[in-house]
Formats: sequence, structure tokens, C-alpha cells
Amino acid sequence: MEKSLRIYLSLFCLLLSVQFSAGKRQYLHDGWTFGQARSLTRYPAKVPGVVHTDLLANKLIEDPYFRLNERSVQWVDKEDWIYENTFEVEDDLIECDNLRLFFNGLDTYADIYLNDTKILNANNMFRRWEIDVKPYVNSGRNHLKIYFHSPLKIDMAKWEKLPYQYFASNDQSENGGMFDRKLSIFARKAGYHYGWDWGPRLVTSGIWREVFLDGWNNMRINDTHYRQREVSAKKAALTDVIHLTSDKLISNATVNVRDKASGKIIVSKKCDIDKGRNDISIDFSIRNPRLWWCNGLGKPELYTFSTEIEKNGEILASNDERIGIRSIRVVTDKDSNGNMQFYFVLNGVPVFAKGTNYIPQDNFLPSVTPERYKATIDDAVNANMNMVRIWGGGIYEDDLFYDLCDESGLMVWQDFMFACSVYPAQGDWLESVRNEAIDNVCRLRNHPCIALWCGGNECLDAWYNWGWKRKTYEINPKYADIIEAELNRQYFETLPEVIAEYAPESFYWPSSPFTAQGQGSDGINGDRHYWTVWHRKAPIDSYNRDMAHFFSEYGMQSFPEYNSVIKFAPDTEDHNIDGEVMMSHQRGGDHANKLIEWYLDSEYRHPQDFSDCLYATHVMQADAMRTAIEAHRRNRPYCMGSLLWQHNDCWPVASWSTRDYYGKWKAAHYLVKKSFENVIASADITGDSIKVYAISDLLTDKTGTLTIDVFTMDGTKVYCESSKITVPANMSTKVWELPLQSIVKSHDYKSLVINIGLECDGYNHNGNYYLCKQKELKLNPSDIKMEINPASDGYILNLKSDKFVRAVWLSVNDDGAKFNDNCFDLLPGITQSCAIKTDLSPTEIQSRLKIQCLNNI
Ligand code: BMA
Repeated sequence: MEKSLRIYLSLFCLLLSVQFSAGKRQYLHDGWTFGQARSLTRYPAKVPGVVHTDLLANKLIEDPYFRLNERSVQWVDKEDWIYENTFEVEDDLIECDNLRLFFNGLDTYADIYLNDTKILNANNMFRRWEIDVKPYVNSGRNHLKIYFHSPLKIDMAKWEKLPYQYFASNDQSENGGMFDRKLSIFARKAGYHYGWDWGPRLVTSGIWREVFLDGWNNMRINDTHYRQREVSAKKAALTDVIHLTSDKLISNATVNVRDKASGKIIVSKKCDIDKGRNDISIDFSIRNPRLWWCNGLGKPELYTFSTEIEKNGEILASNDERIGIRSIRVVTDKDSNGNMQFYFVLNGVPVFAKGTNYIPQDNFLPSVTPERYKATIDDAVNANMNMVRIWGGGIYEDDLFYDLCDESGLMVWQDFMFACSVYPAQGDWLESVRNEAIDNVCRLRNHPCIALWCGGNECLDAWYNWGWKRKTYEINPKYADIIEAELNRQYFETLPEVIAEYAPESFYWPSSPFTAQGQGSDGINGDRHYWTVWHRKAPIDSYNRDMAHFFSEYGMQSFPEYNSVIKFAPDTEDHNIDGEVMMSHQRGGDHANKLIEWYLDSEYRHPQDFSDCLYATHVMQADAMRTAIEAHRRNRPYCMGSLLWQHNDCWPVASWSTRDYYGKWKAAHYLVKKSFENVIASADITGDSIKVYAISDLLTDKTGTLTIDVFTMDGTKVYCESSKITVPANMSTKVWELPLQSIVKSHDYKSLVINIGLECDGYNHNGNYYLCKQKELKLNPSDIKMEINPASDGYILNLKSDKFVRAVWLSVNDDGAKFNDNCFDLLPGITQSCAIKTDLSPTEIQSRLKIQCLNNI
């Protein structure tokens, strides 16, 4: 045989055996029906899906997100539901020696019957279930039935048994007709389903993730964990920890780790494989590894490694994993005042974390398409972020979420799924949590994006700082002792034990925010959730003064834009922020609307026109986020992180999100993008001086040109200066300072705008500063001239005015339209260009384009 043919044939055999060894999979997503357990009527169902979306698709309920419809579907969670399916196992699968049924997610209390035999009792939405079904399947038709118990009915019994209460501040039990019974804490189910201060109460049930059958013969690799023992630019020392199951003893097998890209074997090892479960470790190293870097610092390089078990040239089992080689450390050493710092070090470089907090993208989780995932992650990356925090009241996200973060260099702060509550952390409940943690840590531990595991959101603060411990203690000290012991067991034993055992190189942080065990966070040590602006009514300028080592939350509310509001509230009679429909889409309630109005009144203006009022909240939120981000960045290295609250919504609602439910960027997102640029200049105007800082996240020093121009509202330049400066790497540096008087001179400070620009290494940052509150600015009526010029995928808009125009907001009623910039000021006489991607015709764009600005309200 010719050599090339031999190679070809052996490659062919290798491919065949790889395919064979990978086993076979049959998805069970077709042919499902569903119905109320107490009725025999069945309707077609979609899997993965949830009961609400199935009811909607069958026209049995109306869209719960529209107007007040959420109220009329509160009966759904009081019912038990049955999902059924009849299927035939594919021929090549039925012949396999091993046949397992997998549920990647069942929401939540579910009894599973296969051909009338109960094969599983599921009780945790976050777990992945694997059942050996070989003994139960038939070669002909099989019947799969899932009985979902109402989570309310199941948990009510637990609530009634307890002589004390677990608090859950966001559980909207009253809206669900449950009075003060906060049942969410009993269920291992996404907390936000029970309502949140940005979310409706829609408690779902269903097969919410994939369901499939896997069949294989001989051997299967269950899991490969690529531990990164040591990583530097010169060398990565890795261990591939392999868990496999074999049907028989195989002596003298070979384990290979192969680099998929080059096809080369990196390391091989001989081993004997026992019948049953085997754990094998194989060490290897890579010289000069291509490191995974976060967005802004470098390329997020990825490797795909294959683990193969080989015997006599035949591959018995194999498994591919994509990993990124990087080291991530979290530094919690003391600062010079003896307080605990908190910052991330990626590949030896201290990184200022620029990012956001992420909540689930929908109350009906299976409705989130891959396109929505992609857009959500892209919007973080395009806003120059390098970190996203997956908040603890939602879900451990879909694999796709982490794949996209791996690919785009977004570090993930991963909360365990606990938020703003105390939980019954004992017995079966705690065991279930341990298993859920193991499932998810093992699923996610190879992702380079995972930067930290965190016990949960604000649960320790809730107990220690929000008066819950005191309240419980006053009722009976014994009850407080029980809850506190549970809390310690959960966050300081169970969860860190899972991390230590299953992802020992990862950093565990007991809570966000966190200072020390036995107390709430103090804002000085560790990370901080900063809500003095907003919940405590501090002026927006407080962002400039109040510091922390790491801000893991801060935010300011706004409404969705007008074109988004009309999707859930099209009638003009609903266009009143205090009206019933808008209030039903404001889950912070009266408290939140009053805060919005209070901030508008004290710092901006409170327009009576509905659309102007929505717009004013956008500008206020945008200014607030910009102020916070710049202040946090100016204060590095004291402050090393700024994660704003929040990136997205789960339904159309007034909230702190910078992008609304429909994915539309609010004004804030445009300003966040600018404020998170790698190189910016930022001014701190305190008392009678103005200081300018050059802030750079680049890893080498650069030179740049700093410009400072002061204008009056009608275009007179009262000061200008331009100078070459050095912009030192990875820090914030004061580069300019003057007494305010020397640039303001005798002018009325309410009619001045200070424009600061920094051009450096291809970055061109530009920002305006004002010397009074926005409502005091002496703005002239606007006189904007706009040209609309066709471009390849839309239009270029050129805007100009003789007067200073504050916060120009362009909107167009077109779902697909995308602006490259928005919410910008027009400096007198200077043309500002902006691009819009849209399919609208020139006449449509002319008629639909709307301009709003603070000058006109
Ligand atoms: C934070 C979060 C959320 C909440 C937000 C706004 O502290 O952790 O629970 O939605 O505040 O109040």
C-alpha cells in the first residue's frame, strides 16, 4: 500500500473511532404536549420552554409583559403541570450498552416517569440530572412524563412548619396572592422569578434546558478539567484531570493530550484503566503560551485540547475542551491604612475592572436566543468593559454566555445563586446547594473568563446591616442563632469547600459586598455596593467624593425610551409615569418614582411632557454613570473596580439598566462606553480648583495632547490651552491643575462649559464639565441644523448649532436602527457627526428622526 494511502486510511480509522467513542446523542425536543395536571386536555408544548410561554403560544393567556397582563397570570404558579412525550429511541442508540437520559435544567419540583416508572424526583432548577435509563427503555415507543408540582404548593408546607421566618426582601408574595409568605427562599429556583425591584412576579415551571439521551459503549470521558498550576509568559504548567467510566479493565492504555489546532500530541502517558470510574491526571507544560487577555489589554487567546484514551492505535474515548491560559489573582492585602484592598491581577498585571452587573435577560429563560446572548455580550465589549458580574438572584448562565465571554475577553464575576435573602441552609436543602455548586463549578471551571466565585448578593449585609438579625433576635434569640449558624455553614463552609475541591485555583469571595465573617460590609474593606446616590438621595456629585477599593454596584434609574414604552403601553392614556400601567412596570414602586422625581427636581428639570420626561431620566442616568466611572478611575489605585448596576432588563421596565429589554442603548450606555475607553482625561472640580487626570489602562507609557477650552453658551471662547503630556501606563495621573478663577475669569459660571480633550495613541477622548447643577445652566433655546447624508449601511448625520446644546438625543422609531454615538453636547459652531445604521429610506428617516435636548425642556 502506498504510504499516503496508508496515512489516509489510518486517519480515516482514527476519525471513525473518534466519532464512535464520542457516543451518540438524541435530543428529545419534539412532540411534547402539556396541560394542567387536574385536566386531561393537552396542548402542544415547546421544549426547552416554560409553561407561561406554552400557554401564550396556545393563546390561553395574553402576553404577560403587555400593560397589566402580569396580574392575570398569577394563577399559573398555583397549578401543577404535566409535560408528556412519546418517542422512539434511534436504532444505533438502543443498541448501546450504556444509555443515559440527561436534563440540563428542570424548573423545579418535578417527578419524571419513563414508561410509568418513576426515575427521578428533581428539586433544584440549577442542577443537571443524569439518569441511567437502560433498564427502562423499550425498543418501540417510550412514554416520558414530567409532573411539575406548583412550587408555591410545595413550599407553603415548609413555610407553615417553621416557627420563625426567613426574610426575602424582593419576593413580591402579595402580588402573587401569597400575602406575606415569602416562599422563594425554600426553592432552589431563580430568585427573580418571584419578583424583584426591576422584575415582575412570574413563577415559571418547565423543561427549561435541553433534554437528551446519550448512548455509548465501552468507555466514556465524563469530564476533563484543565488545572492551571502556574502560568507565566514563559511557561504554563497544566494538569489534565480526567474522569472517565469504563465497562471493562483495560491495561496499558495511552492517554494523549492533543493540541487541536496543530494536531500535535503535547503529552502522552501509559495507564491501566479499571472497570468503573477512573480518575487520571496528566501533567504537561506549554512554552511561551499565548495568554488569554481581557478586553482592552490584549487578545483573549484560546486553545482547544483533546484528551484521548488510546489502545493499539484505536481511540476508545475522547473529549475536547477549549481553554484560555491565564492566571487571575484577587489581591486582598491590607492597604497603607490597614484596610483590605480588593483588586484583580491578570497575568501579573493589576487590572482596573470596568464593567457591569448582569441579570437574566428574560423572565422566560428559554426565550433568550443565541442572537440575544451575542448582542448582550457585544454591548458590554463595545462599551469597553472587561468584566461582567452574574448577579446572584438569577441563574448560572447558559454555556453560550461563557463561551462568548471567553472569546471576547470579558472576565466573569460569578455569584452563586443567592440574593437579598437568608436561607434555610440545613439538611436536604444544603445538600442540594452543595450538589448544585458542584454541577456548576465543574461545568464552568475550564472557562478562562471565570475570574471569581462569590457566595451571593447582599445576603450577609441583609442579615447584619439591614436589621434582620436584630429583628429575629428580638423575637427569639434562638431563632437568630439558627439562621446565623446556617448562614455560616452555607457561605463559609459548603460553598468554599466545593471551590477548594473542584476548582482549587479559583478565588472564592463569601459575598458581594464583603468585609469579614460575622459582620456586614463596611464600604472600606473589600468591595462595596454604593447606593448612597439613589436609595439615600445623596447628590450625584457624591460619586466624586465617596470612594471604595472596588465598586461592585452603583446605579441610577431611568425609564425605557419612548419607542420602547409604546411596545408594552401603546395607548397615550397610559403615558404618565405615575399611571397604573407605568407603575406596574416600575417595580421599585412609589419609592423609586419619587426618587426619580426628586433627582430630576433637584438637579435637572421635571418636564411634564411624557416623552421629554423619559428623556430627562436618560440624561440624568447617563451623567450619573459617567460621573461615577470617571471618579472611580481617577482614584485608582485606591479604587480598582467599577461595576455599574445594571446591564440589562428581564422585561420592559423602569430600572437602573443602561440597555432596555429590547436591547436599545439608553443614553447612559453611550456615556459608559466613552468613560470606559482605555485612555481618558477626567476633571475633578472641587472647591476653587480644577484638576485634570490622564487615566490610562494601556500597559506602556504614551505621550498625548491635552486640550482645555472654556466656552460661553453662545460660543465665546474664554480660555484655551493645549499641551503635550506624558500618559503613564496603567494608572491615573494628575496632569494639570489651576485655580478655577483663572479659567472662569469674570464670566457667569452658569453660562460656561469646560471642554477637556485628550488625544493619545489613537484614542480621542473628549468630555464637557459644568460649574453648576444642570437645571441652573443658562441654556439658550436650541437651534440645531442637521444634514442627513446617505452612507453604505445607513446615514451620516451632521449636526451643528451656534449655541451650546446640552445632551442631544437622537431617536428613530425603527427596531433595527443603531447609532454609533448619542447623548452628546454640541459645542457652539462645531459640527458633530454621528452614524446611524438603518434600512429606512431617506424620506422615512426624515420623518421619523427625533431630536431632544435639555435646552428645549
Ligand atoms: C442591588 C442589587 C439588586 C437590586 C439593586 C437595585 O443591591 O443587588 O438586588 O435590584 O440593588 O435596588
